[in-house]
Amino acid sequence: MALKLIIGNKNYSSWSMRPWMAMKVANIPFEETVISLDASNFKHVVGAVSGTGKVPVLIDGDVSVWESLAILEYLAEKFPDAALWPADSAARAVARAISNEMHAGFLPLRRHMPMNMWRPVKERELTPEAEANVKRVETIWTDCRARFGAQVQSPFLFGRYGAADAMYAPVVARFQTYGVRVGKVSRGYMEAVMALPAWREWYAAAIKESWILPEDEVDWPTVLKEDVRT
Ligand SMILES: N[C@@H](CCC(=O)N[C@@H](CS)C(=O)NCC(=O)O)C(=O)O
Repeated sequence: MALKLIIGNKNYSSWSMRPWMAMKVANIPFEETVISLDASNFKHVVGAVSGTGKVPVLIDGDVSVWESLAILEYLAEKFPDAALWPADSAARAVARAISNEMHAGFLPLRRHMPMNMWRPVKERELTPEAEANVKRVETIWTDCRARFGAQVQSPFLFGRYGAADAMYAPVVARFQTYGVRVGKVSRGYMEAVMALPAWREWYAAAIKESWILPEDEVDWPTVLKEDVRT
């Protein structure tokens, strides 16, 4: 039975993008169901497969997995040949640490620069907290590229695109959309990610979506309840 991935709008749902990118790049076959975050039956549909009522959700027969990082772990176990985590245990520990760091943190960055692929590229002034998050992401990318990526001539964080890269995919989108000024290593990494056919497929679908919220100068938390798109 085919795996099913339930995701939100490609334009806005950054958490959905993470397992989707990992599965696409690793050639793991799946069927996707897109449900708009503003659909009146969103909670009903998603709530039937996940107690959190949030996307993404992976369905594998009787098994339902929620939380983007748990989905990536499930996939890594089910498809060992996809090598979603690095083979080397030291590299794997770092990959897991930075993935957890992304999953649990970077709230100022996520709130200040919600993923919005439709938005024309335009620089946004950073709050000090968002700026600190940007610096931390740059440190992570630069460190991983130097220690694990560059050694094997791969443009990705750990030698091949994997779970950690997928966890940072929406950050690439945010840095691009909000014109964040980054260093050479980060820019090179972003270009490599955005050149992936999987990225282009997601982006092409995202900008065709019809649910477009008002431009971004609005106070988002009053438009949507907090966290809906982060
Ligand atoms: N920690 C969760 C976050 C999931 C999440 O917040 N998803 C958003 C869309 S990106 C959602 O479903 N929001 C709907 C809502 O909160 O009602 C994960 O990693 O999957």
